[in-house]
Amino acid sequence: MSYVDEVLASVKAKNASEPEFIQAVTEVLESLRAVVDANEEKYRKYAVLERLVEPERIISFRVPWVDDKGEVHVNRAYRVEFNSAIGPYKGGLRFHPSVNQGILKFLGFEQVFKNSLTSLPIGGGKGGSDFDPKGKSDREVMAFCQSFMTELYRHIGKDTDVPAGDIGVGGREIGYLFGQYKRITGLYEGVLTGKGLTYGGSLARTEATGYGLIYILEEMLRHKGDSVKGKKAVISGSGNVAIYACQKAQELGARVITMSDSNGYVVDENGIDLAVVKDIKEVKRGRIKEYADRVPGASYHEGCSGVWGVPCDVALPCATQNEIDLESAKKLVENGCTSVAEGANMPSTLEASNYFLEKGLNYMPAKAANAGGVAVSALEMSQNSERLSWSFEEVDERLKGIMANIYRMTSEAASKYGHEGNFVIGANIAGFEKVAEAMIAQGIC
Ligand code: NDP
Ligand code: 2IT
Repeated sequence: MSYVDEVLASVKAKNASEPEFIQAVTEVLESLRAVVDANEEKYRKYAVLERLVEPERIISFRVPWVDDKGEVHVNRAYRVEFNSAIGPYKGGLRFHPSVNQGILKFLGFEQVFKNSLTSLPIGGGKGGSDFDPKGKSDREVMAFCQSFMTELYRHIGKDTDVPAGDIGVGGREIGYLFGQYKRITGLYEGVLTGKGLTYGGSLARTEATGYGLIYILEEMLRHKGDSVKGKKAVISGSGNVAIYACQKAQELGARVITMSDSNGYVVDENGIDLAVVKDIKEVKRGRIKEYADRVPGASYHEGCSGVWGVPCDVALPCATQNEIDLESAKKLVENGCTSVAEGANMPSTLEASNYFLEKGLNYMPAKAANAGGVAVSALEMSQNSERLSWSFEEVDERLKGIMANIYRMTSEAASKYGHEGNFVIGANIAGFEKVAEAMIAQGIC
Protein backbone atom coordinates (compact mmCIF):
# COMPACT_ATOMS: atom_id res chain seq x y z
CA MET A 1 0.00 0.00 0.00
CA SER A 2 1.29 3.50 -0.75
CA TYR A 3 2.31 5.71 2.19
CA VAL A 4 -0.64 8.07 1.51
CA ASP A 5 -3.13 5.19 1.45
CA GLU A 6 -1.74 3.72 4.66
CA VAL A 7 -2.08 6.99 6.56
CA LEU A 8 -5.47 7.71 5.07
CA ALA A 9 -6.79 4.30 6.13
CA SER A 10 -5.50 4.86 9.65
CA VAL A 11 -7.08 8.34 9.85
CA LYS A 12 -10.43 6.92 8.72
CA ALA A 13 -10.27 4.10 11.27
CA LYS A 14 -9.21 6.31 14.17
CA ASN A 15 -11.57 9.24 13.53
CA ALA A 16 -14.69 7.51 12.29
CA SER A 17 -16.98 9.86 14.21
CA GLU A 18 -15.42 12.98 12.66
CA PRO A 19 -16.60 13.12 9.01
CA GLU A 20 -15.47 16.71 8.35
CA PHE A 21 -11.97 15.92 9.61
CA ILE A 22 -11.78 12.82 7.41
CA GLN A 23 -12.97 14.91 4.46
CA ALA A 24 -10.29 17.57 4.96
CA VAL A 25 -7.51 15.01 5.43
CA THR A 26 -8.66 13.02 2.40
CA GLU A 27 -8.56 16.09 0.18
CA VAL A 28 -5.10 17.12 1.37
CA LEU A 29 -3.46 13.68 1.32
CA GLU A 30 -4.94 12.81 -2.08
CA SER A 31 -3.41 15.98 -3.51
CA LEU A 32 -0.03 15.31 -1.93
CA ARG A 33 0.41 11.96 -3.72
CA ALA A 34 2.89 13.26 -6.29
CA VAL A 35 5.17 14.99 -3.79
CA VAL A 36 4.93 12.17 -1.24
CA ASP A 37 5.68 9.48 -3.84
CA ALA A 38 8.72 11.45 -4.99
CA ASN A 39 10.08 11.72 -1.41
CA GLU A 40 8.56 8.63 0.19
CA GLU A 41 11.68 7.37 1.97
CA LYS A 42 12.37 10.66 3.69
CA TYR A 43 8.77 11.33 4.75
CA ARG A 44 8.26 7.75 5.98
CA LYS A 45 11.51 7.81 7.94
CA TYR A 46 10.37 10.85 9.91
CA ALA A 47 6.68 9.77 10.06
CA VAL A 48 5.78 13.17 8.59
CA LEU A 49 2.26 12.25 7.50
CA GLU A 50 1.38 10.40 10.74
CA ARG A 51 2.49 13.43 12.74
CA LEU A 52 0.78 15.88 10.39
CA VAL A 53 -2.68 14.33 10.85
CA GLU A 54 -2.52 14.17 14.65
CA PRO A 55 -3.03 17.45 16.58
CA GLU A 56 -0.13 18.24 18.91
CA ARG A 57 -2.70 18.84 21.65
CA ILE A 58 -6.46 19.27 22.15
CA ILE A 59 -7.72 21.12 25.19
CA SER A 60 -11.34 20.46 26.11
CA PHE A 61 -13.17 22.32 28.85
CA ARG A 62 -16.56 23.28 30.21
CA VAL A 63 -17.84 26.84 30.15
CA PRO A 64 -20.43 27.61 32.83
CA TRP A 65 -22.22 30.96 32.61
CA VAL A 66 -25.33 32.68 33.91
CA ASP A 67 -28.05 34.12 31.63
CA ASP A 68 -30.11 37.28 32.20
CA LYS A 69 -32.78 35.32 34.06
CA GLY A 70 -30.23 33.93 36.50
CA GLU A 71 -30.23 30.46 34.96
CA VAL A 72 -26.93 28.57 34.71
CA HIS A 73 -25.80 27.07 31.38
CA VAL A 74 -22.84 24.86 30.59
CA ASN A 75 -21.24 24.79 27.14
CA ARG A 76 -18.47 22.62 25.80
CA ALA A 77 -15.33 24.27 24.44
CA TYR A 78 -12.05 23.29 22.78
CA ARG A 79 -8.75 24.60 21.56
CA VAL A 80 -7.08 22.37 18.99
CA GLU A 81 -3.34 23.16 18.88
CA PHE A 82 -2.63 21.37 15.65
CA ASN A 83 0.87 22.12 14.45
CA SER A 84 3.58 24.51 15.65
CA ALA A 85 6.36 23.62 13.18
CA ILE A 86 6.54 27.06 11.58
CA GLY A 87 5.24 29.33 14.35
CA PRO A 88 2.92 29.69 17.34
CA TYR A 89 -0.53 28.12 16.91
CA LYS A 90 -2.73 30.61 15.08
CA GLY A 91 -6.36 30.39 14.09
CA GLY A 92 -9.85 31.51 14.94
CA LEU A 93 -12.47 30.71 17.55
CA ARG A 94 -15.92 29.61 16.37
CA PHE A 95 -19.04 30.01 18.51
CA HIS A 96 -21.87 28.06 16.87
CA PRO A 97 -24.23 25.30 18.05
CA SER A 98 -22.77 22.91 15.45
CA VAL A 99 -19.24 23.10 16.92
CA ASN A 100 -17.71 19.79 17.99
CA GLN A 101 -14.22 18.33 18.17
CA GLY A 102 -14.30 16.95 14.62
CA ILE A 103 -15.24 20.30 13.09
CA LEU A 104 -12.50 22.11 15.00
CA LYS A 105 -9.99 19.43 13.98
CA PHE A 106 -10.87 19.92 10.30
CA LEU A 107 -10.55 23.67 10.70
CA GLY A 108 -7.24 23.37 12.60
CA PHE A 109 -5.85 20.97 9.99
CA GLU A 110 -6.77 23.30 7.12
CA GLN A 111 -5.27 26.21 9.05
CA VAL A 112 -1.82 24.55 9.12
CA PHE A 113 -1.51 24.65 5.31
CA LYS A 114 -3.27 27.99 4.91
CA ASN A 115 -0.94 29.66 7.39
CA SER A 116 2.07 28.17 5.64
CA LEU A 117 0.84 29.63 2.33
CA THR A 118 0.88 33.14 3.78
CA SER A 119 4.71 32.82 4.09
CA LEU A 120 4.41 34.29 7.60
CA PRO A 121 5.65 32.49 10.76
CA ILE A 122 2.40 31.04 12.10
CA GLY A 123 1.47 27.47 13.01
CA GLY A 124 -2.08 26.12 12.90
CA GLY A 125 -4.82 25.94 15.52
CA LYS A 126 -8.55 26.44 15.96
CA GLY A 127 -10.96 26.59 18.85
CA GLY A 128 -14.48 27.39 19.86
CA SER A 129 -17.62 26.30 21.56
CA ASP A 130 -21.15 25.07 20.89
CA PHE A 131 -22.39 28.34 22.43
CA ASP A 132 -24.87 30.21 20.20
CA PRO A 133 -24.44 34.01 20.42
CA LYS A 134 -27.65 34.53 18.41
CA GLY A 135 -30.41 36.12 20.45
CA LYS A 136 -28.18 36.62 23.50
CA SER A 137 -27.81 40.00 25.18
CA ASP A 138 -24.43 41.74 25.25
CA ARG A 139 -24.19 40.90 28.95
CA GLU A 140 -24.81 37.20 28.30
CA VAL A 141 -22.16 37.16 25.55
CA MET A 142 -19.75 38.91 27.94
CA ALA A 143 -20.47 36.39 30.72
CA PHE A 144 -19.83 33.52 28.31
CA CYS A 145 -16.59 35.07 26.93
CA GLN A 146 -15.25 35.77 30.42
CA SER A 147 -15.91 32.21 31.56
CA PHE A 148 -14.41 30.82 28.32
CA MET A 149 -11.22 32.85 28.81
CA THR A 150 -10.99 31.92 32.50
CA GLU A 151 -9.93 28.47 31.31
CA LEU A 152 -8.35 29.30 27.95
CA TYR A 153 -5.90 31.93 29.29
CA ARG A 154 -3.53 29.32 30.71
CA HIS A 155 -3.04 27.71 27.29
CA ILE A 156 -2.45 30.76 25.10
CA GLY A 157 -0.01 33.67 24.82
CA LYS A 158 1.50 36.00 22.25
CA ASP A 159 4.35 33.55 21.49
CA THR A 160 2.49 30.26 22.02
CA ASP A 161 -1.07 30.37 20.70
CA VAL A 162 -2.91 33.40 19.30
CA PRO A 163 -6.66 32.96 18.67
CA ALA A 164 -8.88 35.28 16.58
CA GLY A 165 -12.45 35.37 15.27
CA ASP A 166 -14.42 32.99 13.06
CA ILE A 167 -18.17 32.27 12.81
CA GLY A 168 -19.96 33.91 15.74
CA VAL A 169 -16.81 35.62 17.02
CA GLY A 170 -16.32 39.20 15.86
CA GLY A 171 -15.12 42.46 17.36
CA ARG A 172 -17.50 42.36 20.34
CA GLU A 173 -16.43 38.87 21.44
CA ILE A 174 -12.70 39.54 20.90
CA GLY A 175 -13.03 42.64 23.12
CA TYR A 176 -14.57 40.69 26.01
CA LEU A 177 -12.03 37.88 25.61
CA PHE A 178 -9.09 40.31 25.57
CA GLY A 179 -10.37 42.17 28.63
CA GLN A 180 -10.63 38.96 30.63
CA TYR A 181 -7.17 37.73 29.52
CA LYS A 182 -5.63 41.02 30.61
CA ARG A 183 -7.49 40.98 33.91
CA ILE A 184 -6.38 37.45 34.82
CA THR A 185 -2.77 37.60 33.61
CA GLY A 186 -2.00 41.29 34.02
CA LEU A 187 -0.46 41.20 30.55
CA TYR A 188 -1.27 43.73 27.84
CA GLU A 189 -0.06 41.66 24.90
CA GLY A 190 -1.06 40.62 21.40
CA VAL A 191 -2.63 37.34 22.53
CA LEU A 192 -5.64 37.73 20.24
CA THR A 193 -6.02 39.27 16.79
CA GLY A 194 -9.00 41.05 15.34
CA LYS A 195 -8.85 43.46 18.26
CA GLY A 196 -10.53 46.86 18.17
CA LEU A 197 -8.52 49.78 16.83
CA THR A 198 -8.39 51.49 20.25
CA TYR A 199 -6.56 48.57 21.91
CA GLY A 200 -4.03 47.11 19.52
CA GLY A 201 -6.07 45.98 16.52
CA SER A 202 -4.79 46.36 12.98
CA LEU A 203 -6.42 48.54 10.38
CA ALA A 204 -7.82 46.40 7.54
CA ARG A 205 -8.14 43.21 9.64
CA THR A 206 -11.94 43.49 9.52
CA GLU A 207 -11.82 43.73 5.73
CA ALA A 208 -8.90 41.35 5.16
CA THR A 209 -10.55 37.98 4.47
CA GLY A 210 -13.14 39.36 2.04
CA TYR A 211 -10.69 41.73 0.34
CA GLY A 212 -8.05 38.99 0.07
CA LEU A 213 -10.61 36.68 -1.54
CA ILE A 214 -11.31 39.20 -4.29
CA TYR A 215 -7.61 40.05 -4.74
CA ILE A 216 -6.76 36.41 -5.44
CA LEU A 217 -9.84 35.99 -7.65
CA GLU A 218 -8.71 39.00 -9.67
CA GLU A 219 -5.18 37.54 -9.89
CA MET A 220 -6.52 34.17 -11.10
CA LEU A 221 -8.70 35.88 -13.74
CA ARG A 222 -5.89 38.24 -14.79
CA HIS A 223 -3.75 35.24 -15.70
CA LYS A 224 -6.56 34.20 -18.04
CA GLY A 225 -6.68 37.67 -19.61
CA ASP A 226 -9.93 38.38 -17.77
CA SER A 227 -11.01 40.38 -14.71
CA VAL A 228 -13.66 40.78 -12.01
CA LYS A 229 -15.05 43.83 -13.79
CA GLY A 230 -18.52 43.30 -15.20
CA LYS A 231 -18.95 39.85 -13.61
CA LYS A 232 -22.23 38.82 -12.03
CA ALA A 233 -21.43 37.35 -8.61
CA VAL A 234 -23.39 35.22 -6.17
CA ILE A 235 -22.27 35.43 -2.53
CA SER A 236 -23.51 33.22 0.31
CA GLY A 237 -23.41 34.34 3.93
CA SER A 238 -23.83 37.88 5.21
CA GLY A 239 -21.19 37.92 7.92
CA ASN A 240 -17.71 39.37 8.08
CA VAL A 241 -16.26 37.55 5.06
CA ALA A 242 -19.34 37.95 2.84
CA ILE A 243 -19.71 41.68 3.52
CA TYR A 244 -16.12 42.64 2.68
CA ALA A 245 -15.95 40.28 -0.29
CA CYS A 246 -19.03 42.07 -1.60
CA GLN A 247 -17.48 45.49 -0.94
CA LYS A 248 -14.24 44.76 -2.83
CA ALA A 249 -16.01 42.92 -5.66
CA GLN A 250 -18.26 45.95 -6.17
CA GLU A 251 -15.29 48.32 -6.02
CA LEU A 252 -13.65 46.31 -8.82
CA GLY A 253 -16.80 46.57 -10.92
CA ALA A 254 -18.63 43.29 -10.26
CA ARG A 255 -22.40 43.13 -9.77
CA VAL A 256 -23.12 41.14 -6.62
CA ILE A 257 -26.73 39.95 -6.68
CA THR A 258 -27.18 37.72 -3.60
CA MET A 259 -26.41 37.38 0.10
CA SER A 260 -27.71 34.76 2.54
CA ASP A 261 -27.86 33.44 6.08
CA SER A 262 -28.80 30.09 7.58
CA ASN A 263 -32.52 30.78 6.98
CA GLY A 264 -32.56 31.97 3.37
CA TYR A 265 -31.17 34.27 0.68
CA VAL A 266 -31.97 37.56 -1.00
CA VAL A 267 -31.65 38.35 -4.70
CA ASP A 268 -31.20 41.92 -5.89
CA GLU A 269 -30.57 42.10 -9.64
CA ASN A 270 -29.73 45.80 -9.30
CA GLY A 271 -26.72 44.89 -7.19
CA ILE A 272 -26.65 44.47 -3.40
CA ASP A 273 -26.89 47.75 -1.49
CA LEU A 274 -24.14 47.06 1.03
CA ALA A 275 -25.00 49.99 3.31
CA VAL A 276 -28.35 48.27 3.99
CA VAL A 277 -26.67 44.89 4.64
CA LYS A 278 -24.17 46.50 7.02
CA ASP A 279 -26.94 48.24 8.91
CA ILE A 280 -28.92 44.99 9.25
CA LYS A 281 -25.98 42.74 10.16
CA GLU A 282 -23.33 44.94 11.81
CA VAL A 283 -25.52 47.50 13.58
CA LYS A 284 -28.82 45.72 14.31
CA ARG A 285 -27.60 42.08 14.33
CA GLY A 286 -30.70 41.23 12.29
CA ARG A 287 -31.55 38.70 9.56
CA ILE A 288 -30.88 39.00 5.83
CA LYS A 289 -34.64 38.65 5.18
CA GLU A 290 -35.01 42.28 6.29
CA TYR A 291 -33.07 43.36 3.18
CA ALA A 292 -36.02 42.42 0.94
CA ASP A 293 -38.38 44.47 3.16
CA ARG A 294 -36.14 47.50 2.85
CA VAL A 295 -34.91 47.46 -0.76
CA PRO A 296 -37.46 47.76 -3.61
CA GLY A 297 -36.99 45.10 -6.28
CA ALA A 298 -35.19 42.65 -3.99
CA SER A 299 -36.73 39.25 -3.16
CA TYR A 300 -36.29 36.82 -0.26
CA HIS A 301 -36.29 33.01 -0.57
CA GLU A 302 -36.34 30.47 2.25
CA GLY A 303 -33.57 27.86 2.47
CA CYS A 304 -29.84 28.30 1.90
CA SER A 305 -28.95 25.99 -0.98
CA GLY A 306 -31.23 27.80 -3.47
CA VAL A 307 -28.66 30.58 -3.75
CA TRP A 308 -26.53 28.30 -5.98
CA GLY A 309 -29.39 28.12 -8.47
CA VAL A 310 -29.17 31.86 -9.17
CA PRO A 311 -27.37 32.26 -12.55
CA CYS A 312 -23.95 33.95 -12.20
CA ASP A 313 -20.42 34.14 -13.60
CA VAL A 314 -18.69 33.90 -10.23
CA ALA A 315 -19.68 32.02 -7.06
CA LEU A 316 -18.24 33.12 -3.72
CA PRO A 317 -19.30 30.78 -0.89
CA CYS A 318 -18.70 32.75 2.33
CA ALA A 319 -20.90 31.00 4.92
CA THR A 320 -19.88 27.55 6.12
CA GLN A 321 -18.51 24.05 5.38
CA ASN A 322 -20.18 21.80 2.78
CA GLU A 323 -22.64 24.47 1.69
CA ILE A 324 -22.08 23.45 -1.98
CA ASP A 325 -22.85 19.80 -2.70
CA LEU A 326 -22.61 18.07 -6.08
CA GLU A 327 -26.15 19.04 -7.01
CA SER A 328 -25.48 22.72 -6.30
CA ALA A 329 -22.16 22.54 -8.15
CA LYS A 330 -23.92 21.12 -11.21
CA LYS A 331 -26.56 23.83 -11.06
CA LEU A 332 -23.88 26.54 -10.94
CA VAL A 333 -22.05 25.14 -13.96
CA GLU A 334 -25.28 24.53 -15.90
CA ASN A 335 -26.22 28.17 -15.38
CA GLY A 336 -22.90 29.44 -16.74
CA CYS A 337 -20.74 29.94 -13.66
CA THR A 338 -17.07 29.85 -14.68
CA SER A 339 -15.24 30.86 -11.48
CA VAL A 340 -15.45 29.82 -7.84
CA ALA A 341 -13.38 31.32 -5.02
CA GLU A 342 -13.97 30.02 -1.51
CA GLY A 343 -14.27 32.53 1.34
CA ALA A 344 -15.62 29.96 3.80
CA ASN A 345 -13.54 27.01 5.00
CA MET A 346 -14.22 23.82 2.99
CA PRO A 347 -17.54 25.11 1.57
CA SER A 348 -17.55 22.52 -1.22
CA THR A 349 -17.99 18.79 -0.63
CA LEU A 350 -15.29 16.55 -2.13
CA GLU A 351 -17.69 15.68 -4.97
CA ALA A 352 -18.47 19.34 -5.68
CA SER A 353 -14.82 20.31 -5.60
CA ASN A 354 -13.87 17.48 -7.99
CA TYR A 355 -16.71 18.51 -10.29
CA PHE A 356 -15.39 22.09 -10.52
CA LEU A 357 -11.95 20.74 -11.40
CA GLU A 358 -13.35 18.28 -13.95
CA LYS A 359 -15.31 21.05 -15.65
CA GLY A 360 -12.22 23.27 -15.82
CA LEU A 361 -13.57 26.14 -13.75
CA ASN A 362 -11.29 28.84 -12.39
CA TYR A 363 -11.44 27.31 -8.94
CA MET A 364 -9.52 28.75 -5.97
CA PRO A 365 -9.92 26.58 -2.85
CA ALA A 366 -10.40 27.97 0.63
CA LYS A 367 -6.94 27.55 2.09
CA ALA A 368 -5.51 29.80 -0.62
CA ALA A 369 -8.53 32.02 -1.21
CA ASN A 370 -9.37 32.99 2.37
CA ALA A 371 -5.82 33.21 3.74
CA GLY A 372 -5.94 37.02 3.72
CA GLY A 373 -7.65 37.13 7.11
CA VAL A 374 -5.04 35.15 8.98
CA ALA A 375 -2.28 36.90 7.02
CA VAL A 376 -3.41 40.28 8.33
CA SER A 377 -3.75 38.69 11.79
CA ALA A 378 -0.05 37.88 11.55
CA LEU A 379 0.60 41.49 10.53
CA GLU A 380 -1.38 42.55 13.62
CA MET A 381 0.99 40.40 15.69
CA SER A 382 3.98 42.16 14.10
CA GLN A 383 2.52 45.58 14.88
CA ASN A 384 1.80 44.55 18.49
CA SER A 385 5.39 43.31 18.90
CA GLU A 386 6.91 46.54 17.67
CA ARG A 387 4.22 48.60 19.48
CA LEU A 388 3.38 50.54 16.34
CA SER A 389 0.42 50.63 14.01
CA TRP A 390 0.58 50.78 10.26
CA SER A 391 -1.75 52.78 8.02
CA PHE A 392 -4.71 51.15 6.25
CA GLU A 393 -2.91 51.61 2.93
CA GLU A 394 0.24 49.90 4.15
CA VAL A 395 -1.63 46.85 5.50
CA ASP A 396 -3.81 46.66 2.39
CA GLU A 397 -0.76 46.82 0.09
CA ARG A 398 0.90 44.00 2.03
CA LEU A 399 -2.32 41.98 1.84
CA LYS A 400 -2.39 42.42 -1.94
CA GLY A 401 1.23 41.32 -2.17
CA ILE A 402 0.57 38.26 0.01
CA MET A 403 -2.45 37.17 -2.06
CA ALA A 404 -0.50 37.59 -5.32
CA ASN A 405 2.29 35.52 -3.82
CA ILE A 406 -0.14 32.79 -2.74
CA TYR A 407 -1.50 32.67 -6.29
CA ARG A 408 2.05 32.36 -7.67
CA MET A 409 3.12 29.63 -5.22
CA THR A 410 -0.09 27.67 -5.73
CA SER A 411 0.03 27.89 -9.47
CA GLU A 412 3.75 27.01 -9.65
CA ALA A 413 3.38 23.98 -7.36
CA ALA A 414 0.48 22.70 -9.48
CA SER A 415 2.50 23.04 -12.69
CA LYS A 416 5.67 21.55 -11.17
CA TYR A 417 3.82 18.32 -10.39
CA GLY A 418 2.01 18.16 -13.74
CA HIS A 419 -1.40 19.54 -12.72
CA GLU A 420 -1.41 22.99 -14.28
CA GLY A 421 -4.42 25.07 -13.21
CA ASN A 422 -5.37 22.65 -10.39
CA PHE A 423 -5.10 25.03 -7.45
CA VAL A 424 -6.37 22.40 -4.98
CA ILE A 425 -3.27 20.30 -5.61
CA GLY A 426 -1.10 23.43 -5.87
CA ALA A 427 -2.24 24.94 -2.56
CA ASN A 428 -1.91 21.68 -0.66
CA ILE A 429 1.57 20.93 -1.99
CA ALA A 430 2.88 24.48 -1.53
CA GLY A 431 1.50 24.65 2.01
CA PHE A 432 2.76 21.18 2.91
CA GLU A 433 6.37 21.41 1.71
CA LYS A 434 7.40 24.17 4.12
CA VAL A 435 5.71 22.55 7.13
CA ALA A 436 7.22 19.14 6.32
CA GLU A 437 10.74 20.57 6.00
CA ALA A 438 10.39 22.42 9.32
CA MET A 439 9.08 19.27 11.04
CA ILE A 440 12.01 17.20 9.78
CA ALA A 441 14.53 19.87 10.75
CA GLN A 442 13.20 20.01 14.31
CA GLY A 443 13.53 16.27 14.91
CA ILE A 444 10.88 13.90 16.21
CA CYS A 445 8.58 16.07 18.30
P1 NDP B 1 -19.82 35.37 10.62
O1 NDP B 1 -20.28 34.77 11.89
O2 NDP B 1 -19.50 36.80 10.54
O3 NDP B 1 -20.88 35.06 9.48
C1 NDP B 1 -21.26 33.76 9.17
C2 NDP B 1 -22.29 33.80 8.06
O4 NDP B 1 -22.49 32.48 7.56
C3 NDP B 1 -23.65 34.28 8.55
O5 NDP B 1 -24.34 34.90 7.51
C4 NDP B 1 -24.31 32.96 8.95
O6 NDP B 1 -25.73 32.99 8.96
C5 NDP B 1 -23.82 32.04 7.86
N1 NDP B 1 -23.80 30.67 8.38
C6 NDP B 1 -23.14 30.21 9.46
N2 NDP B 1 -23.38 28.93 9.67
C7 NDP B 1 -24.23 28.57 8.71
C8 NDP B 1 -24.85 27.34 8.37
N3 NDP B 1 -24.66 26.24 9.09
N4 NDP B 1 -25.65 27.33 7.25
C9 NDP B 1 -25.85 28.45 6.52
N5 NDP B 1 -25.28 29.64 6.80
C10 NDP B 1 -24.49 29.68 7.86
O7 NDP B 1 -18.56 34.48 10.18
P2 NDP B 1 -17.42 34.82 9.11
O8 NDP B 1 -17.94 35.65 8.02
O9 NDP B 1 -16.25 35.24 9.87
O10 NDP B 1 -17.11 33.34 8.57
C11 NDP B 1 -17.70 32.81 7.40
C12 NDP B 1 -16.82 31.69 6.86
O11 NDP B 1 -15.53 32.21 6.53
C13 NDP B 1 -16.57 30.53 7.82
O12 NDP B 1 -16.46 29.33 7.08
C14 NDP B 1 -15.21 30.87 8.41
O13 NDP B 1 -14.55 29.73 8.89
C15 NDP B 1 -14.51 31.45 7.19
N6 NDP B 1 -13.35 32.32 7.43
C16 NDP B 1 -13.44 33.42 8.23
C17 NDP B 1 -12.35 34.24 8.41
C18 NDP B 1 -12.40 35.49 9.19
O14 NDP B 1 -11.42 36.22 9.20
N7 NDP B 1 -13.51 35.82 9.84
C19 NDP B 1 -11.05 33.91 7.79
C20 NDP B 1 -11.10 32.78 6.90
C21 NDP B 1 -12.21 32.01 6.76
P3 NDP B 1 -26.51 32.95 10.36
O15 NDP B 1 -26.43 34.33 10.90
O16 NDP B 1 -27.88 32.51 9.99
O17 NDP B 1 -25.80 31.94 11.22
O1 2IT C 1 -10.23 30.51 9.17
C1 2IT C 1 -9.47 31.48 9.41
O2 2IT C 1 -8.41 31.62 8.78
C2 2IT C 1 -9.87 32.45 10.42
N1 2IT C 1 -10.94 32.33 10.98
C3 2IT C 1 -8.95 33.58 10.77
C4 2IT C 1 -7.88 33.13 11.73
C5 2IT C 1 -7.00 34.21 12.30
O3 2IT C 1 -6.17 33.85 13.17
O4 2IT C 1 -7.09 35.38 11.92
